[in-house]
Amino acid sequence: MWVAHVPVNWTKVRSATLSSGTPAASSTASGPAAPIVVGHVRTASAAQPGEWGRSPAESLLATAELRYRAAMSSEPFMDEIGDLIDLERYPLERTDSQEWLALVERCRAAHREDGCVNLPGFVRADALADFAREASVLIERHGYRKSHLRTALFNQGDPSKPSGHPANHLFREKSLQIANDQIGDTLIRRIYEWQPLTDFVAGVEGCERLYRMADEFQALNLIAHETGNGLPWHFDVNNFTVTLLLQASEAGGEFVFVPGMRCGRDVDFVRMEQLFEGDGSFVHTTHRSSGTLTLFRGRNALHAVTPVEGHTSRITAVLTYDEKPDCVASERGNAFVYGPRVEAIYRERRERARIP
Ligand SMILES: O=C(O)CCC(=O)C(=O)O
Ligand SMILES: [Fe+2]
Repeated sequence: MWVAHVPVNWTKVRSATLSSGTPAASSTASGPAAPIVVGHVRTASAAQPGEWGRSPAESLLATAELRYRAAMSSEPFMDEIGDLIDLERYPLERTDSQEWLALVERCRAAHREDGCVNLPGFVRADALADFAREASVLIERHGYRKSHLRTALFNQGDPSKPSGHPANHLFREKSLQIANDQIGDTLIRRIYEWQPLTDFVAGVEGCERLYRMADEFQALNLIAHETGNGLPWHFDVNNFTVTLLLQASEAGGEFVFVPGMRCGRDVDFVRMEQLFEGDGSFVHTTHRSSGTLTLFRGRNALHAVTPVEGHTSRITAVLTYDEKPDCVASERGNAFVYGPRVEAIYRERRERARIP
């Protein structure tokens, strides 16, 4: 077994950004959002008080605290979905209107062509700092700091294949992660559970209906990468992945992908080997600013994030969907992805089940 790194000398295939519409809003549109650095290096702005803990009581308290602080500072608390998402640009709530159908059609065309579609400025520029702050507080307080070796298939290799086979190609993944059960009543959950977003994703993916993934740990995640770290090549467990870039890094941290690398259970190991040996000629890369929503087929597209450069952590929310309402990951898979905390939850449940 050997350890490889995400190659960085990509040949740019094409950008998959939705080309029509107004130019991307950036976090500087209404004054620069203070960069927030999670982990041991952080700015003062990351130390905002507030708690988005696990229990519902803690979440309620956190919401009350936020409202109280907003009232005291005379800044309105962002209640309305239209305060969070740019609904003028992306009229998701007007399902089946001419504008909605035209947007879905544009996204479908981009998705068909590129295997991925970006909606820049999806989060309103004036709400971005709140999203980044909320995410960084959660990550700072509860984030699982992982550093483990894994293959692109999220395991530790396939002993039935030779050690040089791409299925045995180990990558070191270093990130900070927050699982679904650690995300309380937050702005990001409000977006995830907003049904018109699920319906829009179904429309773009050409599915009659989609469901938010039912897995208690995987459904909605936050993931942060500090300087020097990226997300090595992998496939997702669920069919449809949507990411929301809450805070872009100063440089690096590019989302890169190769569509159609897995079909059912068949993995294109030939191209995978070429890629792992340094041939990036068929890799798609896409430039995204904070607030961009991205739709792609996480189960079929091999994808990665290149290492982050600079002091600003890259923070992403990962929103997962499936065609079946009961899509969950295996206990083994979750224990591997989320580490000792989740392992202990499963262990405790097993022990409790044995008690009469
Ligand atoms: O951060 C991103 O852009 C991609 C995240 C991702 O692929 C994942 O968490 O599985
Ligand atoms: Fe992924």
